[in-house]
Amino acid sequence: MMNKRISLFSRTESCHLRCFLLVFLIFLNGCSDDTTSPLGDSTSPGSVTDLTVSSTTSNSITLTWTTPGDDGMSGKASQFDLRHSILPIYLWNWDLAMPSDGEPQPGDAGGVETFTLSDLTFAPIYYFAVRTGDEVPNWSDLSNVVSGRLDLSTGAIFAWGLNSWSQCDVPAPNEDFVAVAGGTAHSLGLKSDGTIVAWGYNLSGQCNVPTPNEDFVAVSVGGSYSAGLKSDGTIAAWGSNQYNTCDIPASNTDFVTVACGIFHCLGLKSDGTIVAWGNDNYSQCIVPTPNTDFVAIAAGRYHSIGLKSDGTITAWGDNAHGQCNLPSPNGDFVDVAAGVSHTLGLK
Ligand SMILES: [Ca+2]
Ligand SMILES: [Ca+2]
Repeated sequence: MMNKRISLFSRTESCHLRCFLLVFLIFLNGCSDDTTSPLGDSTSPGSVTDLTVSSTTSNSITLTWTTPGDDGMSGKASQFDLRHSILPIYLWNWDLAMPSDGEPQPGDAGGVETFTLSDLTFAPIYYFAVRTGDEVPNWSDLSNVVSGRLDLSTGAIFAWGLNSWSQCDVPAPNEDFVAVAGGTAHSLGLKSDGTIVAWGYNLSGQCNVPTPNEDFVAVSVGGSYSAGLKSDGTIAAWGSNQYNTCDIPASNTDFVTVACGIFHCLGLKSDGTIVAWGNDNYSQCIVPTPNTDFVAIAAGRYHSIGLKSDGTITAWGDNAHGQCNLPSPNGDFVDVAAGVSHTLGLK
């Protein structure tokens, strides 16, 4: 039988078969060394599977990963493309993620790469992924995706938006802040040591914190003035005094919080009464009776808000936009806030 099957191929056919096998073996050999093959390199680098956040600061995150090769995990790859985003990264949104500058040049496969992204000041959490390319480039699949949280235990302030007077440029060292407040074009930060840092528009001295700059426990900002509550229950106010917002009424004591409107100011005392001073053109400084049982305050441009311990809101002053018309039922509120001409209540 064997002889008969072999005899199925003529001498010429047998030669063609040998030639085909020879070409096929040459092809296989070419594939095993794709960097020199005239057929080119069609093999992608391997995917990074161990991308890791190795350290963070208040505005930078350092990543490490194991280096893939040119082809899978062999050879030396040519480039990394490491991207970050404030959203989780997938292949479908890879193009939307932010590319980096200055990724390391890949070393030998199996080595360890380290890369630090700095100036991360837009959000507290970022996502990262990396792809590896060879010289073609063939790109690897997406690496594992890792997230990193900036080390904000140091109390860094993020500021964004209109920066016409550098009101978004937080002075260094940007750390240890525990509270923030923003005015028309200036900013205040309260530090854990009780000092206030102020920056931005200062034409009215709203950034000149009075001495001694110490013992502050809360901050609030009006249009062009600033106020801080001290641990002894007194309020200090500075900046534009056009409407006497910086003249705290006597007796300046027993305050537990302060809320600056644009042109007037409210202080809440430990006995639950509200003191109001400054511009009074809409009677926003005339606290309705009974002035008692207040637990929180807020001030807008020409209106004032007080929250009582029974969960009801009291509002007074300008009502041109209905900002003093309280929703029904007026109860179960736990916090209040005031915009220029609108009011917010949290239930
Ligand atoms: Ca190659
Ligand atoms: Ca390759």
